[in-house]
Amino acid sequence: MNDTRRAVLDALADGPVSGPELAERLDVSRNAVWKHVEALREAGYEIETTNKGYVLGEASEFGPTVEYGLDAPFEVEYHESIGSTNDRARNLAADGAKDVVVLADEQVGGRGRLDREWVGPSGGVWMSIVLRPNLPPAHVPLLTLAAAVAVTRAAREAGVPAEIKWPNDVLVGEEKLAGILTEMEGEADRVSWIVVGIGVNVNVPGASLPEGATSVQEAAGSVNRRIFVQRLLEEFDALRANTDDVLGAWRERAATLGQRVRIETRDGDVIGNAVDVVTPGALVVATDDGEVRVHAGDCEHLRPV
Ligand code: BT5
Repeated sequence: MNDTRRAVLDALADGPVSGPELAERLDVSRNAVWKHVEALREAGYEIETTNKGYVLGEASEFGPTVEYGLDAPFEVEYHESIGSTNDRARNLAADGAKDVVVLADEQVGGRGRLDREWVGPSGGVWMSIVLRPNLPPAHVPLLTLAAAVAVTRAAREAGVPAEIKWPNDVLVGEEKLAGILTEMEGEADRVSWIVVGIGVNVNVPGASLPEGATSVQEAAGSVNRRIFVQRLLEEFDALRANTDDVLGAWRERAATLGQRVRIETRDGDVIGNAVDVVTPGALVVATDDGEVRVHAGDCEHLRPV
């Protein structure tokens, strides 16, 4: 897109702006502003003219506009409906993409871990981030934790008291608000690409979700999804640049630490008290037979004995 048009959208993303103000900010004539706005309208952006100036319309609340006003270096590919954003992101990653976000309003073939089904009705935030980080493969789980922290922060800004359940669920109370599915390709010592898939039930009524799930709409009312996604991506971008901060940030919002847990792992169940999370994201569980570090599994919070 033409740089001036991008700048017009960037400016509109922060609220109404008048024609003269835009002209001054972008250092172009008023006539040029008008022409750019017309071109954007033709390209499908809903831009209303009000007495406060130009305003991005409701239809632009979510969609390709997410990229404008975003304070993080991601390119956004938007789909109204898609099978799975992770599948699309994997294809882009295989073609060499980097720092691209695949975002959808509705996801009809979403996946959870272990090929479980992920329900993705319209109104949610279903997205996958393609990354090519300079990290050893063993440290990739830190990015899953970073995504959980970023979701939790965006949810809290929206007024939802979200917490993290190890390793990749964001909960409100005992109900699941978001899930994360990280996939990667690489060799023993080098990551080729990573896809961090994030599904957040944002403006979704409880009745469209499976049992045990909740949404931002249920917990605190509907929000502007563009701002929600932007805040999420900005927090994620800051954390991925400082992976040393991830564990501390995760601990601060962890619902799992201090709980009695049962973790279903490939090698059987681990039961005990969750006492810490350590690099690169392993949960330390104090069991009757001593401390165990668990790297992957399904975690259930148990009632204290
Ligand atoms: C996860 O798996 O929690 C990872 C979910 C990742 C979804 C995102 S959306 C964007 C991207 N594209 C994809 O195709 N996937 C990612 P897991 O821990 O296995 O949890 C799956 C379980 O959560 C299911 O078996 C259901 O019980 C439950 N579930 C399904 N849909 C849900 C929803 N919308 N909200 C809450 N829980 C749900």
